[in-house]
Amino acid sequence: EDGYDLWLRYKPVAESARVAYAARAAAIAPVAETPTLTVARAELERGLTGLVGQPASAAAGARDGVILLASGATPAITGLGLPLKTLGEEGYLIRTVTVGGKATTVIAANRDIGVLYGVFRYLSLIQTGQSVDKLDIVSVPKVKLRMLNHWDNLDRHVERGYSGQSIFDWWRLPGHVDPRMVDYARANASLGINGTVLNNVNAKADSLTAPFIAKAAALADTFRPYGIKVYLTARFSSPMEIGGLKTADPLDPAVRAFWKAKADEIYKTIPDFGGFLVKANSEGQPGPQDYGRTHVDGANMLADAVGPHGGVVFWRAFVYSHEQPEDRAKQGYNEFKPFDGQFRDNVVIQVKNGAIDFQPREPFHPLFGAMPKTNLGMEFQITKEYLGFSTHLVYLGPMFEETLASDTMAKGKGSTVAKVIDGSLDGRKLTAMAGVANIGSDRNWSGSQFDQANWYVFGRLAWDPEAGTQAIAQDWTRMTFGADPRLVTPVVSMMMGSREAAVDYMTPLGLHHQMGEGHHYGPGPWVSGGPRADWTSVYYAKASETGIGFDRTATGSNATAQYAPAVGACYADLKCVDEKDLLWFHHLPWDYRLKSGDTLWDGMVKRYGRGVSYVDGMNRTWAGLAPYVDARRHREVSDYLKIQRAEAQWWRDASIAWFQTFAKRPLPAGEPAPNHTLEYYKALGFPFAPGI
Ligand code: BDP
Repeated sequence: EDGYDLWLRYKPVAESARVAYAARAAAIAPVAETPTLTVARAELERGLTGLVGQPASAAAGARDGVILLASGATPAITGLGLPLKTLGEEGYLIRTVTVGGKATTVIAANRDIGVLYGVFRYLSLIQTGQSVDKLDIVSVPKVKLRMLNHWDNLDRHVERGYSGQSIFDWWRLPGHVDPRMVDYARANASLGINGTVLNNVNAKADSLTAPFIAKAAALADTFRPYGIKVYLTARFSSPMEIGGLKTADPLDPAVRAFWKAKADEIYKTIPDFGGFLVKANSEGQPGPQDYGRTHVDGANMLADAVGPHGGVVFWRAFVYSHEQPEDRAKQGYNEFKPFDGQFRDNVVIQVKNGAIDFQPREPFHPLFGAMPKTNLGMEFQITKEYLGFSTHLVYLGPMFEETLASDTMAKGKGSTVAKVIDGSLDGRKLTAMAGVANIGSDRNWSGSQFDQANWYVFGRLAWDPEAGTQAIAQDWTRMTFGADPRLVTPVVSMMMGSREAAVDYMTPLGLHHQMGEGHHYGPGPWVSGGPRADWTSVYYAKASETGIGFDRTATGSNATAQYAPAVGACYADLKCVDEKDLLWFHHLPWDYRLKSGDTLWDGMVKRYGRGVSYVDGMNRTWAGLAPYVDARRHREVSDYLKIQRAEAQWWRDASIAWFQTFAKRPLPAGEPAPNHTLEYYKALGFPFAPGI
C-alpha cells in the first residue's frame, strides 16, 4: 500500500465480524439516477464489496439487510416517521427500521448530497468496527461553508506545499480531467468538505481569463456530484491586468462594471460557482487601500458582483501594512474591528487562527468574538509550513481544537471560538471554516502518511467544530491502518502528543517565529535585518542579556487589550497566563521562576529536550508496530521519524546555542551541550527547500 486510498481503503473486516455486517448490509435498494445518488450508491457498493462482500440489489422490504438510500420525502420512506425536517440541506440520518417486516437500514436526507454524506458515515462505522445493528444517527453540519484553500499556482508550483506539485493540471485542462480529481472529490465528500478554492491567495489575474474559467468549469463539473463548489482567488488589480483599465479603485464605476461582467461571465460557465477569495493589502498584494479605500469598499464591490448569482466573497484578515507597526499581532484587529457591521451579508471575513501566522502555538486571534455583526470564518493551515513540513509527524487536531475551544468571553463564559465559527454566538447564518490544503501530486496525497490525518481532522472539525480530536484520531487510524487495538492505541497516543512535542523542540513557552528565513525550514532564531523587522526572528523573541519574550501587556504593545477584558487581563497577569503562552505575552528575566521551580532558562532548555525525547519515543513505538502495518507505509513513516528525530535535535541544539549567548548560564544538569557550535548552525543553508 502506498497511501493513495487514504481513509477509504475498504479492506475486508476480520472474518469474525464479517457475517454480522453482511447480514445487515446484504443488498442496496435501487436509487433514482441523479448524479449524486448514483455516486452515493456506487460508493456504498464499492465500500461494502471491499469490507464485507458484494451486496445484492433488492427493493426495501424484499428481504432482510437492505440498505435504502432516500433523498427527500420519497414514497419509500413515508410512514417511517423520519425527522427529515431537522436535517437541513446537508444533514443525514441513518436508522435501522422495519420495512414490510424486514430489517432495513435507511440512509435519508433532504437532498442527495446528504445521502452521500450518510453513505460515507455508514461505511466508516464498519471501517471503525462499530455495530450497525441498531442505528439511530442524526448528523447535521454546524458550519455552512467547509472549505479547502489551495495555495496552488497556475504553473503547478504549490506555495508552502510539501507533497509535490499541484494536483490541478491546468495545462491539460479542460481537455483532460485526471481521474484523480474524482478521488479527490470522494475524499473531500467523505468529510463533508463542500468548497474548494483552486488557486493561490497570492493570485494571478490569468485565473480569471476565459481559458482558465473553462478549466475551472471542467473541475466544477467533476466535483459537482460530490457537493463541492469551486471558488477562485481574485487578484484585486485584475481590472488593470486583464480588463484594460487604468485603475482598480473599487469606487470607480468602470472597475465595478468590470467585476460585474466578470462574475456574469464566470456564472455563465459555472452556474454554481462559489465565489472569490481575496488577499488584499497584505505582503505586497494589491488592494483597495492602494486607492485610499477600505476593506469594506473592496469586499462589498466584489460581493455586489457575485451576490446576484448567490456567490460569496471571502476577504482575508491576514493583512499587514507597509508601515511597520510596533506589533504585527495587532494589525488584523486594528484594521477590521472598526468595520464591524459594514460588510455585505455575502462577505465572510476569513481570519487565521492566531494573530501572527500559523505558528506551532498561537493564542486565538482577537478578532474572534470582536465582530458580532460580521460573518467571521476560520482559516487553519493544514499544510505544515511552520511545523516541520511533511517529514515531521505532527497531528494538528489538538492545535485546531485548542483554538476552537478557547473562550473569547465576548458574551460571558462559554463564548468559545467554535461558537463564533458555527454562528451560534451571534446568530450568524453564513458560517465558514477553511483549511490551507496539504494536498499535492504525491502518491500519498499529503507528502506523508500521517499528514493525511491533518486533512481528515480538518474536515471533521469543519463539520463539527466541537468534535473531539482524539476520537477523530482513532477513527482515522482505524480507517487508515486497521482496527487492531494493538496498533490503534499506541498510534493515537503518539499522534495526540506530537504537536506539543513540536512546540517543545521548536518554540517552547510561547516563543514564536523562530524558523529559518523565507523557507521556514528548521531553526533560525538569529534571523535579523532585511526589509521588515516583523519578518525576523529576533523581533519576536526579543532576547537580550536581561531576558526574553515579547511584552504585549500594557507596558509593551498592549495587544492584550484587544481581547475581552477578562481574557486580556488574564494574558497580562503572570499569575493567570498559561505558561504555554508565557513569552508570547511577556518579556521576562532569565531567572524568572516557572511553576516547576525551574528558572526560565532551565525550563526552556528542558522543554527543548523534552520535545526531542518525545520523538525518540515515537520512533520506538513505531518500530514496534511493524507487525501491524504494511511494509511500504511502515518503512516510509520510519524514515520520516528518523528525519524528524535528527531535526528535533537540530532545533534544540541550534536554539540553545543561540539563546545561551544571551542567557550566559550553564545548561541544567543532565542536559547535554549542543552537538555543534552556533556558527555551524548559522552557516547551514537550504537553497532548494520546498514550498516557498
Ligand atoms: C504565510 C506564508 C505565505 C502566505 C501568507 C498568507 O508564509 O507564503 O502567502 O502566509 O497567508 O504564512 O497569505
